[in-house]
Parts: sequence; structure tokens; C-alpha cells
Amino acid sequence: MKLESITLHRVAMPLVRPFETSFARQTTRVLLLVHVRTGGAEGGAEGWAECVALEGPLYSSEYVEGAEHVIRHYLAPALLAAPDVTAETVGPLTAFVVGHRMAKAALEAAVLDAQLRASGTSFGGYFGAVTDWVDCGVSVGISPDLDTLLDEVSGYVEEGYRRIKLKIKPGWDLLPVAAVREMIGPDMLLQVDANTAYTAADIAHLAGLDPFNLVLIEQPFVEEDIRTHVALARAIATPVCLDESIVSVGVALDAIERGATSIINIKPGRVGGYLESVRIHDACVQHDVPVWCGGMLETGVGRAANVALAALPGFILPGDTSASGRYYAEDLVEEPFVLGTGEHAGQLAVPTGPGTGVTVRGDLVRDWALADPVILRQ
Ligand code: SMG
Ligand code: MG
Repeated sequence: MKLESITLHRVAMPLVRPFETSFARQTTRVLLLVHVRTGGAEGGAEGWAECVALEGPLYSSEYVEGAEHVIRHYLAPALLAAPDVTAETVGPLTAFVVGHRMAKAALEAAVLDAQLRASGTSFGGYFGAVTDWVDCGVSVGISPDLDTLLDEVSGYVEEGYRRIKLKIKPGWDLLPVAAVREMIGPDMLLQVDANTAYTAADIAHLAGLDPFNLVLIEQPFVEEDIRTHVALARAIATPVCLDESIVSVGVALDAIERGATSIINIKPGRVGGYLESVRIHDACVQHDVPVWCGGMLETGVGRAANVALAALPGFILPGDTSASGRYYAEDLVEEPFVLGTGEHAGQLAVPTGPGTGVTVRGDLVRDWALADPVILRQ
């Protein structure tokens, strides 16, 4: 396909409740949407994607304005100049730029959406989805107090979520975990995420999580520090799962072989795209390492693609693929994600339409715009 234009939309969407992690408290999701149009013989295909970078460089070094800048000045010009672009060539065509994986992932996903809409294939079909429904978990932020936390968690349990993830940090760990485990009972899947808030000096303290039978502890130490994750994995019974550290299939394999992680959180934005995500999935299946799909407070645009990815066979743990209503009163797509009922309680249906299978609501993209769209052409 020849790319005719790449349009960037910066929007701000109010969250239904504040989301607090060890690094920030968010009340609004500021995000970048990428819209591509193709020309050439196929003519007129369109694709949409969402860049998962947060407003500030707090979860990762990437952030919304930085992603917009690198797309405008480096990535988009390379793609717009290429005579033929497919999702499979976005990686090679943009490899001259170091890092900026979230920005690259958004471009790759938008091109993939256009390509698959043109051929009438769904994301799930393209990835090799093996199921029509995926198990959903929910990520619960740090609360002002235990009562508020228990209220929030019990609401999610009633809604049917199949797994609870608690955000933790020093000073907010053993007590909330104990209280939630007591409330939800011994069988409900429960895990924690520290977003790099601990250090090697906390290993003995983190062993205090072992009695609560957690599915995993996610990313307690800084992203470059594989060694301390190895030490923790040797010292505690709770499985260690890396998120921030895993930026490619090579890093994933290295971390697995060194014993730093026995479960992997796959976030397509963090690893540079859905194609690299599928490669990580395949490598993990080969090594018998379970994977699950992470979340970045996506709108329906990114969620649709994540749910399709989570339908691959290695995604055996529920993902942070929650329903639209967990985040937004009104989602950006015409088909908001709603949890199933009956045997599909706590699950989301994998979209089946061409591309992501969802339709972006142009009215909301305009209503929530933070700036005029940026239209890039060759
Ligand atoms: O999308 O439900 C979601 C959020 C899941 O906890 C979540 N994401 O480290 O895994 C993580 C965080 C990163 C984003 S925090 C704004
Ligand atoms: Mg995480």
C-alpha cells in the first residue's frame, strides 16, 4: 500500500474514577490517535490506532508530545516516502530510529488496520486467535484507604471480573493485599503490580506476600534491573512477572533464561507493536511461559486490538483488558466493550469485523480534541 496521509489527533478523555499507581494519579487520559489513509491501486483504505504513551514520561520514557514529535519529524516521513508500506514493513522502515516503540507500534497498528480492512480480515484472524471470548481482569489503583479499596474491588467482583490486580507501593502492600484476599476468598485470582517502586532492600519484605497465594508480582524493580528480579524470584514463592523491562522478544528470552520472570505481561505498545507481541507470545509458548495482555487505559480503539491478541493460545491468564465502562463513561468507538453474561461473565468478545472491528466516533474525537489534527503528507 502507498500511504497517502497520516493524521494525528490528540484527545483528552475523562476517566470514570481517578487511577493511582506508585508513580502518578490520573484523572484524565490524554492520548494520541493515529489515522492513516492509503492510496494507490487499492485506494481509500483507512486505519486507526491508539498510541499507548501516557501524558508524561512516568511509566516509560515515552510520552504523548514526544511520540507526536518523533512521528511528525522522523517516523511518518519515512513511511510516507516509501512506495509500498504494510504492517510487516513498518518495523524495518522505522528501525533507523532508536527506541520510541510506542510511537512505532501505533503506526504499525494503524497500517495493519487499513490493510486488514482492505482484505476483509479481522485482527484476530490475522494473529491466529483460537477463541471467541477472552478472560478479563481489572487493575485496581491505590486507594485513599482500605474501605474505599474494598468497595471498589467488591464492585468489580460483582461485575464478573475473573482476576483482581492491586497496585502496590511501599506503605501500601501487605495490608491491602491481606484485606482483599480475606474479602474475595482463597480461590479468586489476585495479583499485584508495583511499577518499579521497590529496591533490592525490600526483598525480605516482599516475601511477606507469599501467604496470600498471588498469581504473580509484577515489576517490583526498575526496568533495567534484571538481576534484582532474579534475586527476588529465588527468594520468594510468588511468581515474578516483568512488564516495563520487556521491550522485545530478545529481552523476554534473556529474562526468562536468567530466571527473572516466569510469566510475561505483553503490552503491544511497549514492545513496538502487535507483530513483536506475537513473536513474544510464540517464544513464551515454546518456553512454557504463560503470558497475559497488559493494559494502558486504552480506549476502544486500542482495546479492540488487545482483545484480539489475547485470543492467542498462550494468553492463559486474564488480561488487563477490562470493559470500556471501567475507564470511560463514553468510549471512542461505536461498539463499546461490555462484559459478557452467563458462561461469558467476566469475558469480552473478540471483535470479528475487518481490521480492529470497531468504528471510531469522529464526533468524540472532535469534542475531546486538545489541538487541531496534524495532517502529514509526503
Ligand atoms: O488498562 O486497565 C488498564 C490499566 C492496567 O495497571 C495497568 N497498567 O503497569 O500495568 C501497568 C499499568 C500501566 C499504566 S498505568 C496508567
Ligand atoms: Mg504493570
